[in-house]
Amino acid sequence: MTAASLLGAVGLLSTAAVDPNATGEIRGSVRFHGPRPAMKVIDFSSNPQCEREHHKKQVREETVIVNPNGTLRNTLVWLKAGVPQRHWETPFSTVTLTQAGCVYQPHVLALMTNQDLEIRNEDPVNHNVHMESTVNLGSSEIEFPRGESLHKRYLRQEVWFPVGCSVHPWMHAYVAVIAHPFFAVTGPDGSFDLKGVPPGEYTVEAVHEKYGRKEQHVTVQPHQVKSMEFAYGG
Ligand SMILES: [Cu+2]
Repeated sequence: MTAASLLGAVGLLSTAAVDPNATGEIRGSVRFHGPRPAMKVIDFSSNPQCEREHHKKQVREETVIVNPNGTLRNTLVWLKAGVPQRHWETPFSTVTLTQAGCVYQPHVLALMTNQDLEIRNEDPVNHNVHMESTVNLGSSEIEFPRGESLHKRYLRQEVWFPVGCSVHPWMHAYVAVIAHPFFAVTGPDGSFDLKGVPPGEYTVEAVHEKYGRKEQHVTVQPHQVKSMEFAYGG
């Protein structure tokens, strides 16, 4: 057993900061090739109050969103292996999952272990939030109309678990809990940028709800910016 793994085993992981002058960066984008799948329009008719929140606008499912620049949104990119075992500090900031118009915003969310997750209900209806985690403790709780938020902290890494609502079957989202800060979820430009990465060899994984998981390996040296691209579809 190495000294580092011994410390890890007794819960005394190093808290020494990573030298910011000696780190690198991994950045790139998640591309999508081929015809863009059309997402179904959500049928809110079983709940007119949900429908009213959208002011007659059509809302589509968010399983696959191809951005105008040909990239794929809602893809988690994270360092799956190679991150040094240490106590990575959890940010004090809260990450929020909002129920608005009977859909979850955002559709894919990532946060660190032990980081505060707020689950808000901005709707005039009840939701039942079912956190379908299996590594962490799962839960199923009612949230009242515009009621008090629920707060959760997940202590173990879990990439990822679904969130659903037992009242509105079309509602679903995904939550990734990661034990270090090197992750990103692609947005409207499909890019990701993992900063402050300690020098080392990594497995970078992309995870998408429909298209699944892909891995790439990369070596990062101090001050180096590594570019990489993931590709799905086609
Ligand atoms: Cu609901």
